[in-house]
Amino acid sequence: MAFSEFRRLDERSVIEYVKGVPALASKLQLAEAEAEADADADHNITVKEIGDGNLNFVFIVVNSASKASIIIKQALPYIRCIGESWPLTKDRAYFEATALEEQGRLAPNHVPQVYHFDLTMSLIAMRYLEPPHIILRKGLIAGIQYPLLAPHMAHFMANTLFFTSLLFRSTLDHKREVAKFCGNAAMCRHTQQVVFSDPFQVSQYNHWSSPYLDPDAEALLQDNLLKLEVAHLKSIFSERAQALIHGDLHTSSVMVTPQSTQIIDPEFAFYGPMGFDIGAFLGNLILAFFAQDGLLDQSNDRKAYKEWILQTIEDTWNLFYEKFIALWDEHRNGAGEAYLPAIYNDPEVLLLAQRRYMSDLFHDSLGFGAAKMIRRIVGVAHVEDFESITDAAKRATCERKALNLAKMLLKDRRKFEGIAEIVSAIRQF
Ligand code: ADP
Ligand code: SR1
Ligand code: MG
Repeated sequence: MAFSEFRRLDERSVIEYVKGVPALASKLQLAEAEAEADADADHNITVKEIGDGNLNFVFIVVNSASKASIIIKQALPYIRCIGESWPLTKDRAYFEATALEEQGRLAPNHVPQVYHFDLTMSLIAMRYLEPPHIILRKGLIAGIQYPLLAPHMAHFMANTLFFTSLLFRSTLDHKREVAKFCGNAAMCRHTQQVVFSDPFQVSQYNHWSSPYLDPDAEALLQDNLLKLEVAHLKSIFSERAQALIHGDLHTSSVMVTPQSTQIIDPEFAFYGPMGFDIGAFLGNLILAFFAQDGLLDQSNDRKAYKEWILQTIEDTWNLFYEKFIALWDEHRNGAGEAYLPAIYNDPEVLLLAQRRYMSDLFHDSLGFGAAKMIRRIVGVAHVEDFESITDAAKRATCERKALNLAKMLLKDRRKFEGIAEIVSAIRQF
């Protein structure tokens, strides 16, 4: 029995729900007797709400008899961490499910499988990423190194971005796919507000480590050069349908073990600028870097860990670059209509075109990454990397360094030619 209209689920009704959907009952290996709506048979099923994100409710459902488990994620028509006063379309679940399917096809080793989607209930059932998977941000706070993180993220980003761009697709295919995600407009508008608008205006939602950062937050409102650059990025974000982007690729959207990297939560997905994803990931690694000085203790000075983060930033971009260009070379005579083989048949011209494309992408990524760093310090939703630093003065010192680097990157990003220069700049703050 499926629910005929939207109903908010809780730990009890989730059981009723999964028993009513044959695909889920079978995933959980429920015996037929248990799948019947018989309350006495519920004793093998345990449900726990584990959502620690900002927006939705996430339940893990386990059949203790068979040990089978699934995740049920439900979107409610508002932002969970704020409450009903900030409505947000629950249609986001549809775009998340659609993006998970598409990204899962393009990077199958790095995306949890979707088992079931229910439009009426704004609900996705997917693979439970079992322990030792943890949210990457928590691993970064704990000081854990992930040797495969950079190659895995580079692979995920290169594949999902290249194969959904006009470099690979024909114009007709590309436009058809762009149209599929146009409906996620409310989520794009949300990002426009919290990333590109609120940090640069007075907003009831902004907050920061006050009083330490009061002058820093005030300075953002007076910085005309910064406002010009942010306006440019906002325009690219809102107007450029370059590829299917995740749309919220920060370090809490990645679950990891030393061997596995899984990208979750693409509810903000739409056709937008590639640099928004790359920048989100790199920008959040930079936030993690600056948080380390507030997280060190007598047993660990975090020096080696900071070096590992910097190396991961450098490797992620360099490996992404390599993989993206390799895909471009491999498919240069395919259906993609951005660089027609008849025009770019001279290898020298193609090489120059590729260099130009990647240089623009690098600068976009730096700009978006910087904007996303700023929003996490003075905007509505902050990051645990800094929030877990209990000494407020120490936290503000870390945040100010990150903020100053981000402001410099936003304004001067075009002066940087390679990621090694960015790593040097990070070291200087
Ligand atoms: P939100 O959209 O609210 O940010 P997330 O998709 O980030 O929600 O999920 C919130 C939390 O639920 C994650 O931080 C993670 O701990 C857990 N979670 C989400 N999806 C899975 C999954 N497939 N497997 C295991 N845990 C998950
Ligand atoms: C109230 S803003 C909440 C934020 O959490 C999500 O991860 C998105 O980044 C969103 O902007
Ligand atoms: Mg989310």
